[in-house]
Amino acid sequence: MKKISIIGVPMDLGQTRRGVDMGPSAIRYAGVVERLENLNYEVEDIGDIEIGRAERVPNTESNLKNLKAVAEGSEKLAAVVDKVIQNGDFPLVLGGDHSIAIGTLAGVGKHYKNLGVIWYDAHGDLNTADTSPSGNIHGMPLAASMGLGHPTLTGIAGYNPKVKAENIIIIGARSLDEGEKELIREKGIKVYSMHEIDRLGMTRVMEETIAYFKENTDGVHLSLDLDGLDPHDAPGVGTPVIGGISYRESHLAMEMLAEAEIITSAEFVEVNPILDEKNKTATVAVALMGSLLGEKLK
Ligand code: HAR
Ligand code: MN
Ligand code: MN
Ligand code: MN
Repeated sequence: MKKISIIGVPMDLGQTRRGVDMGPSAIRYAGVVERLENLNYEVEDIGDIEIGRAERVPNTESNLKNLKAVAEGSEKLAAVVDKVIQNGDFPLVLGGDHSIAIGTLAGVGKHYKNLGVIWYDAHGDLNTADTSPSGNIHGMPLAASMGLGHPTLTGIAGYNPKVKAENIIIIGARSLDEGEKELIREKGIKVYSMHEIDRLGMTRVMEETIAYFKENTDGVHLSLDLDGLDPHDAPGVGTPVIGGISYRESHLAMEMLAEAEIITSAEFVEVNPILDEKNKTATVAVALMGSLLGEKLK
């Protein structure tokens, strides 16, 4: 059985709410290492990536907030993830805001010819500097990983793109900006919005997702934004959107992924303990990690 390498990324510079940098600590406090060790994995917590400070001087070339510090953190994360995979281990990345996916995918992407990505999120994170309503980089990582947007973000780890549009499946979307909707149409990105999840049920959504990836990809990264879940089950997030995926549906989705044995790396992001209720969201994240990594099969 593979060793799991846990990487913390205390990043809060991809958005403007404080506290999400404490996500990795909250997830550790909720018992991630013990939970996975109980599944008989060897687990190594390799600590946190060092993240710089918020930039005091605004970026005058573009509207991207903290571009330099986010890019530097992404490069460091990409290098660590790359090394974990080179060692034959499973990278489990703990966020931090979702801008960290730029670095995670930069580290993962070079190991696969056809990497699949599950983007489990209320949002599409498909903005670029041109379409972003906020300038917050956590709304851009999926676009950047496709090679769209500011060259500083698309060029992390020196290659591009990290994932092809046809290998992306977004699950849980219910808050998409106009520019993101256009990009989804233009590139034909597969989206199971809450509407499809309600209509088809999570079982069918995951069956279709798994079948597609089994057929078309040689590795699958799960990028799970806790705001994909309903705020009732995951209140500790910076941008909650009502009408989300329940904990039970998410638990089922993770179990189906475990059974299918397709996931080769994962990250859990946007846990903000300051906005949370008694570490509930971190606890939910750890429970989902347990399911993803095979708790039910034991
Ligand atoms: N789409 C909005 C923006 O670009 C909101 C971004 C959402 N925040 C996240 N990402 N948590 O999933 O600013
Ligand atoms: Mn996100
Ligand atoms: Mn989100
Ligand atoms: Mn179960």
